[in-house]
Amino acid sequence: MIIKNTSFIKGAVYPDQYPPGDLPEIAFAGRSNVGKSSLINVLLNRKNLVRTSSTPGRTQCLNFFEVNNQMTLVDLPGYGFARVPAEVRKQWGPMIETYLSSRHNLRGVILILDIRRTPCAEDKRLLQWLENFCIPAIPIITKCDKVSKNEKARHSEAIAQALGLPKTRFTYFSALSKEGRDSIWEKIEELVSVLHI
Ligand SMILES: Nc1nc2c(ncn2[C@@H]2O[C@H](COP(=O)(O)OP(=O)(O)O)[C@@H](O)[C@H]2O)c(=O)[nH]1
Ligand SMILES: [Mg+2]
Repeated sequence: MIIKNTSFIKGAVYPDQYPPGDLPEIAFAGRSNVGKSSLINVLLNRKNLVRTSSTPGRTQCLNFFEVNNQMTLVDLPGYGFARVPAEVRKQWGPMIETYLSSRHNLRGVILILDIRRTPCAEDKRLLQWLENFCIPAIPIITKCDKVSKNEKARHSEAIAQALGLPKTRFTYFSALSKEGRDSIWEKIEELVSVLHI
């Protein structure tokens, strides 16, 4: 994938605030601090188009980006961080479910998981929604630079078990080494180029 141009379109909470859905769209989801913004920045060859931060739970709206006037990418709000106020946490479910059920140009959701952590309830809830709405899910295991080869094999087995997915579905990634970048783009391009009638 050759990135010619990327731009931030807008942040949105409600469907009437979403930008027009005239390009195929891919969304990115995962728990707070999992490395979602870092992954999007690596995909787009940008250092800081998407704000990365060590303060989890800050992104509380859907952030839309356009790539090559060809597709839109959406950074969904992170979840599962205990220090986020209950009020904010309550909004997450309806915000995401509304988006997933109403966005007609959505072609797939990239679910980002930390190689060192067992998937949380929201990870599973998200996968269930995707299945219910017939939206393709692309599970990506990130921060792979943080574990040894043995740990990587062991942890990905545990993650696969917890999610009820075969390990062959996983793409391994590291924002440091950029391992996995090309495979993720291949999967995105495949979904974006599918004709929808
Ligand atoms: N070692 C390592 N650190 C990462 C990786 N991806 C993200 N991080 C770090 O994890 C923290 C959270 O990343 P961020 O992209 O802001 O997560 P987000 O909350 O999911 O958007 C930051 O300190 C990043 O530098 C990775 O692949 N490897
Ligand atoms: Mg982020």
